[in-house]
Amino acid sequence: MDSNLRNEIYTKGLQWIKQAGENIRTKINNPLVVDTKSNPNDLVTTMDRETESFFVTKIKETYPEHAIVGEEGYGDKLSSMDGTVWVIDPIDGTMNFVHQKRNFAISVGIYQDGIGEIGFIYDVMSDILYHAKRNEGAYKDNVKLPSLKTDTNITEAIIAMNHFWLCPNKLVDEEVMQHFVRTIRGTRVYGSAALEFAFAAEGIINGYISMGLSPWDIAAGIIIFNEVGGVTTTIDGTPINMLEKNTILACNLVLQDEILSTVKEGRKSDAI
Ligand code: 2AM
Ligand code: CA
Ligand code: CA
Ligand code: CA
Repeated sequence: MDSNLRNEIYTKGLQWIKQAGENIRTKINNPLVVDTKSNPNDLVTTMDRETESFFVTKIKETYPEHAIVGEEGYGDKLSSMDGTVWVIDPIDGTMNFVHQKRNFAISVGIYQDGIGEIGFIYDVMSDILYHAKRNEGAYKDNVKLPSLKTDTNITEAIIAMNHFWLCPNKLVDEEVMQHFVRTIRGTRVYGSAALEFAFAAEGIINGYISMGLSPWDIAAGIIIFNEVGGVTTTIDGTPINMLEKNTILACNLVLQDEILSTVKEGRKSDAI
């Protein structure tokens, strides 16, 4: 992507994400309509829809030739990542938004022919923006994030992962994962995949492992995490497909070897 155009898109994206966040903060205490999607704990609110629709309107007005993939369906149905594609999660961590009124993010990743060029993760209530342009480093607001330490020992690692790994599940033997969590220093569950990527990029956690995430959960996170030397693959070590759901392992190269071999030991089938 031409660097002048990329800077222009970055400036617009930054302006829209701050504007969308301001709108959410203003309305945070208004009554909410909460619906469910795939299961009773899979929530969506009017604010998820309003925010996605805001981005789609702005993008279509300014860049009619760009494609959009959004969780709530206001974007396009894509069969390829050709051209410029905005991958948007208007509220990542909707359960946190509903129950906690904090700990959620707006996530926007911008791709050119399948390559991640610009990533934004906006922690709305804290008013903290994680952002990156490919090959220009990752930032938390105005502070450049240092490259990840590569001498992390697995016994000193904090890994973000939810309880499903420790319950009987289709992917990995829970006893192998129970042994794994006793080996590492600690676990965290933030409830927003985008924030988990942002915190891994910041180095306050050392990795993140998830059983199934959609493109909008990870599109910005992968770009930002990559800029500090982080790697993201499926739990089998294969590349991420930005048009489908994927299992996710995000960490540094040293931990990647160790975690991939743990997962391999307990791996059952490849159904998500
Ligand atoms: P969401 O809040 O945008 O739905 C923790 O639940 C993380 O997993 C969040 O980033 C959440 O994104 C994502 N997630 C993906 N699929 C989900 C589902 N079916 N139900 C709840 N959370 C889901
Ligand atoms: Ca959702
Ligand atoms: Ca999400
Ligand atoms: Ca969402």
